Amino acid sequence: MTPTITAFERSPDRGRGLARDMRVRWALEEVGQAYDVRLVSFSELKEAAHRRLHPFGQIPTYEEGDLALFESGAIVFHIAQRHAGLLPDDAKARARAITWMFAALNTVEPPIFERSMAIIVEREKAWHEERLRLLEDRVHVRLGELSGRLGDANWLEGVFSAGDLLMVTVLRRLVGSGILENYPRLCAYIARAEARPAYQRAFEGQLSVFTGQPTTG
Ligand code: GTB
Repeated sequence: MTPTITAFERSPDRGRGLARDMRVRWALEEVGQAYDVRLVSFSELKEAAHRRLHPFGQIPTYEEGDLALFESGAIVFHIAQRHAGLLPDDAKARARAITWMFAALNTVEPPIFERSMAIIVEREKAWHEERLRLLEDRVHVRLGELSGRLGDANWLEGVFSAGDLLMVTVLRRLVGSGILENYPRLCAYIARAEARPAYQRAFEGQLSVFTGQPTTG
């Protein structure tokens, strides 16, 4: 059964692949699962029909038959469990990859998200600059730790996994900030991930919503 995901009808990122449908698209592309995308406007997000799928009125959602999921991490986990390619078969390696999924969403994403929100909604506050410096310090701490752990490896646990997929989507939120450039290993890690054909198909898919051009192939 072909799953259907939801994405912004008009993403504020203008097709840069920063909205969270990108990670779901990428996971589906990695495992070779075809999918449909239903585009949702900001007002539709808050309507009862969408809230039945997503209690917080957000994207992405995932529908597969009578199964409806929300939360990008849970959706990627579901896809990774149901298909080969995103989690190792070995039980311990699998547990480590899942640990990185949680680390991406629970430990690395929060300071990056807080920094983005501060820039979007707190820019006019008198204390904005001071708070931004504080938040950026927290981001630097995490990036330094992550870079140290990655070292010269290609991926966090040897082979590419859903942990890398989520981590890279989290890190990409910093593209253009000037922060990532302090971490050449993380820049190379992101570039390696972005070079994956599945990433590129997912990126083109979400970009085509913005440009109005259908993807080919
Ligand atoms: N924890 C949830 C998940 O991981 O699925 C969070 C989902 C979420 O934040 N969804 C956002 C949403 O629907 C879109 S992705 N927002 C509408 C609302 O809450 O009313 C977040 C996002 C939005 C825009 C950019 N951007 O423009 O760069 C980046 C990320």
